[in-house]
Amino acid sequence: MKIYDTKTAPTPRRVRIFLAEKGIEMEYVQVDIEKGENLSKHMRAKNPIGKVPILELDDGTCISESDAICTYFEALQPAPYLFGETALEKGQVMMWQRQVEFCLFMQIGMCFQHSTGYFKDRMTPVPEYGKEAGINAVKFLKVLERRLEQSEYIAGDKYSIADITAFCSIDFARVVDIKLGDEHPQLTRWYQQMRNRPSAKA
Ligand SMILES: N[C@@H](CCC(=O)N[C@@H](CS)C(=O)NCC(=O)O)C(=O)O
Repeated sequence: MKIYDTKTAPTPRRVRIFLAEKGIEMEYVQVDIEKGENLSKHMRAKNPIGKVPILELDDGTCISESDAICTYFEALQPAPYLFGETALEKGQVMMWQRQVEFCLFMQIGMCFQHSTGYFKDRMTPVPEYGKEAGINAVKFLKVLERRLEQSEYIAGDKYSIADITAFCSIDFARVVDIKLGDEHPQLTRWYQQMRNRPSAKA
């Protein structure tokens, strides 16, 4: 099996970190999204919406969407549990994962796409929307700061996929000049913990 990946993009990184945490070895095939390689007929046959990452199994079956790829590997190899182990943990991990994804990861992504024009060959950037998305991301950092006053990790007392999504979001946010500051002591403490994990290099 292999994963179509883009080393510089934040979404595929989530999957790389997830697999590193599980200790799963993978073959990665680099796709240059800046040049639009992801939009080729060949790649769209693997994922009709032309995005990475894509997992391709040995029989040619493809799974796209980072959460779906991670769900597949969690089912194949449950431990260490990154989607939660008990019913309560699973519910809490998914709640935070979705909130981090919608309120932080996507906002930073939209801020990047609409304010830099990086993909202007394939979309129409709306700078006002990009600015608004950046404001939304900064607002959500406050939510995470309060959350991390109560718990070690985002979804509770265990590391989970919600931490991976938040970590990749915050790392990528530098490209739109959104950074942690003095007003984020808990997030800064948590971010250092994330950086110190060997998987952060993935
Ligand atoms: N919801 C998808 C998002 C995938 C996505 O947006 N990938 C970006 C890289 S971070 C991409 O392929 N962009 C290329 C493009 O939009 O042309 C997932 O979680 O996998």
